[in-house]
Amino acid sequence: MNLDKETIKKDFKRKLISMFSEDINEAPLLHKYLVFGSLIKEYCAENWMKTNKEYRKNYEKQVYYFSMEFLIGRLLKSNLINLGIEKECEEALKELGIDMNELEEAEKDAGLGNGGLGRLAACFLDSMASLEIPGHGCGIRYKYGLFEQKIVDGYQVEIPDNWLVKGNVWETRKDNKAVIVKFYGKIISYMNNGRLNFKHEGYNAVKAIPYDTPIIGYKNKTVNTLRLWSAETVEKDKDLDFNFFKSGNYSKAVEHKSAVESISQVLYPDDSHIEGKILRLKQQYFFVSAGIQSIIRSYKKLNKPIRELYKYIAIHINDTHPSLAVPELMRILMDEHELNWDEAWEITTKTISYTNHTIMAEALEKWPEDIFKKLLPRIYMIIEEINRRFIGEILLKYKNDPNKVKDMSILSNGKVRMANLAIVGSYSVNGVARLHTEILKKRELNDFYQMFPHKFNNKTNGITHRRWLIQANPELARCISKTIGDEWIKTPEKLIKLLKYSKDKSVQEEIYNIKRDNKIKFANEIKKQYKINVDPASIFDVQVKRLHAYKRQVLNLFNIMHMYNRLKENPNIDIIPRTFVFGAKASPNYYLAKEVIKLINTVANKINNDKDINDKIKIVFLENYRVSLAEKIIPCADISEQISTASKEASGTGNMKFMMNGAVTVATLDGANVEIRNKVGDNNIIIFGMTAEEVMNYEMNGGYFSRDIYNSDSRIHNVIDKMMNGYFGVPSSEFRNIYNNLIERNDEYFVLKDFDSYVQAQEKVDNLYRQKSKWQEMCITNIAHSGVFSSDNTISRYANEIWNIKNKK
Ligand code: 26Q
Repeated sequence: MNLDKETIKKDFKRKLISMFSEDINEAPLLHKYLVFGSLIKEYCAENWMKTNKEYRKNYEKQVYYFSMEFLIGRLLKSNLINLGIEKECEEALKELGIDMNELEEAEKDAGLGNGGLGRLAACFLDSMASLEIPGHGCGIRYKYGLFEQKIVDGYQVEIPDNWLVKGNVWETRKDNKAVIVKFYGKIISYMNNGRLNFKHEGYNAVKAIPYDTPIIGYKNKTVNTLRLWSAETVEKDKDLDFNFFKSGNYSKAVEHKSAVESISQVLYPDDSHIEGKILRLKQQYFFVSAGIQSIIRSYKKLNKPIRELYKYIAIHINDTHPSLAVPELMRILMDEHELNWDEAWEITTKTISYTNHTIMAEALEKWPEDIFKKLLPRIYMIIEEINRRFIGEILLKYKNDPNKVKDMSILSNGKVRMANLAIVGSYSVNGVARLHTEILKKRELNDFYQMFPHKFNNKTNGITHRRWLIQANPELARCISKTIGDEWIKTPEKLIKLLKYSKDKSVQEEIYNIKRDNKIKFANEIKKQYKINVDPASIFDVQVKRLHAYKRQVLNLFNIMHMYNRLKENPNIDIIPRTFVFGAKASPNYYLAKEVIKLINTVANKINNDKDINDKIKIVFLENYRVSLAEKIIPCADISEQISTASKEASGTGNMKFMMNGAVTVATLDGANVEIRNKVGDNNIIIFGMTAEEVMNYEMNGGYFSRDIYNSDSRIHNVIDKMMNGYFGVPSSEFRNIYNNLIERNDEYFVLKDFDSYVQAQEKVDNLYRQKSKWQEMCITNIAHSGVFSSDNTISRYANEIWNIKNKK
């Protein structure tokens, strides 16, 4: 977009007056941010409108990406970059005496997601717009995002994330596009002209109001839409339910309003251990129904036959959370458009596609039938019928084998199994990394794979290189462009051209210096916020991700405790100083995870203050890890810790972000780590631990006996004893869950089993880092191979191979 700085300055001053009646000298930072953000939204408004018009005019196939989570983070900087007006804006602001960095920091993260799955959705939106694919997000406008984390005395404390309080400059409320979503009530069936019809009576109506956010493509004219739904009462007077109010029942009126609004009140903060809470089911149906109703409404304006819906619309569901899309689309086609079952089923199963993000049994969604039936009576009827017909197919194929029915049925043991529903109701089922997809096909979903082999495919995850390289690490981006030209920005695979320079001393030096500068900056922040002195010359060894037993933050910490023991024995051992950085939120009811946070902070407190070890180890636990913090820490990392128990991490995406910023990965052969290794080769990644196959073999044969290792490996014995005997100044009761899981419950995630191999991997790190030129060669090789992990690549495969949308790639 063409804009000169004088225009920006003029517009800014005008808008500051029109919004706040202030001039620059008196306006607080927040006002300046709000004004500047609104101005940027204004700049993209025309293209937003035009994009929608073009899509309609050309009858282009539209993709709707349904997701309970969109972990967007901040939008100011990425919007400026994508509009191509970053430089002009920075200069304009500077001349007005405003520091752009300060403005950026005034924006609250949109933290409408837990972690990987939600961030993937956000990267996909960026890629779809940048590739000019007509793809839009559909989700929930939570009033509260993922909780804010404070660390108090080493413990996690959760604070509500009231991200909207100061306003959200990017969204537009669209009252004219509201729809009604119906809960509870009963279904009346009646005959009309020989057709069986269904009428929903006595339901509770909830109004769904869309808030639209523009998703700006990179230096093109495409502006797609993220539509997030908010729940309100249907009554005109929204503050009080008028019916109750008229009859004088004020408290009932207030109650009703808050019950309705609770639907879009808060993001559930867990991403494993699923609890069947009715509010969560309401959330799911709420946004799915609203989203599909609004899609069908706009489709009808095209005047195309409803039977051809699948030619113009693709609906993608991000994990099983939106899988009610299947029965909801069936309902609308049958009950509102009078199609018969077979017609509706054909359209539905040609429209919906599904991504699986997990193989952990406890994260598979199952809803109690009784709750379900009461809340969503018509949807439940439709699921029963889908299941009845599906069982017929199973019996036909498997010659009346009752076990197959038991294993595959959607309704089973009084539960609705959402994954089964999603697979049966969609034409494509994909995993998120090669290994993950293979495990799905061979094991977890093998029954379904045998029945529908054509549905299964892999789409390895990706990350947007615009946010995770150009925005987060501008100096590295500049250096890359200087070295190989800037084609990689539009075609990230071109990063491979860097390979030629992996041994080039001056490029090595330059990239080393960029990282060192990033580290110096961050070390200052650490000093300010945590009063910990960290040496920018030390190895920055980073593990940032949600806290989970399978991600094994404990393995990392045990190695640190072991290094500390060695240093205490002999302070002169020759190791390169390390700064271990952790960042992780624990689900509020996940007690084991919370113990791990306390343990990390406890160990940190002792080690950071121990004068004996000559500052050779520092541990920093970053409070409130989130997207905007990830953008700061990842460009500083020398080591990327990707150490999940093999077979447990479906893909991982942090691994790709680190790689793209020139960190060396210490990894198990899990998720996409396997593909990273295949790209960079064994010399440029540090692999350790059991393979997925080994892990699964143990699991099939009842695990292993962890106490044997505890008894035989004195390093482990020592570390665990120190955890439990008060050595770190905290009584053993605080870490009882950790201990029990490792020793009494046989270490489900093979922490002790992989310990030796991990220690060796870490020694290898020390060894390699000493060889500066070799290390830089590894970093550059990683950057060079990171292009295939751009979500542009991932999304163009989704478009070509799943959605049947041609794109420019
Ligand atoms: C479901 C029902 C009730 C409450 C919560 C949930 C829920 C919410 C979030 C279940 C799962 C999640 C999130 C899962 C997730 O983030 N999975 C990660 O997805 C990434 C993107 O594909 C992968 O890279 C990670 O490996 C995977 O763990």
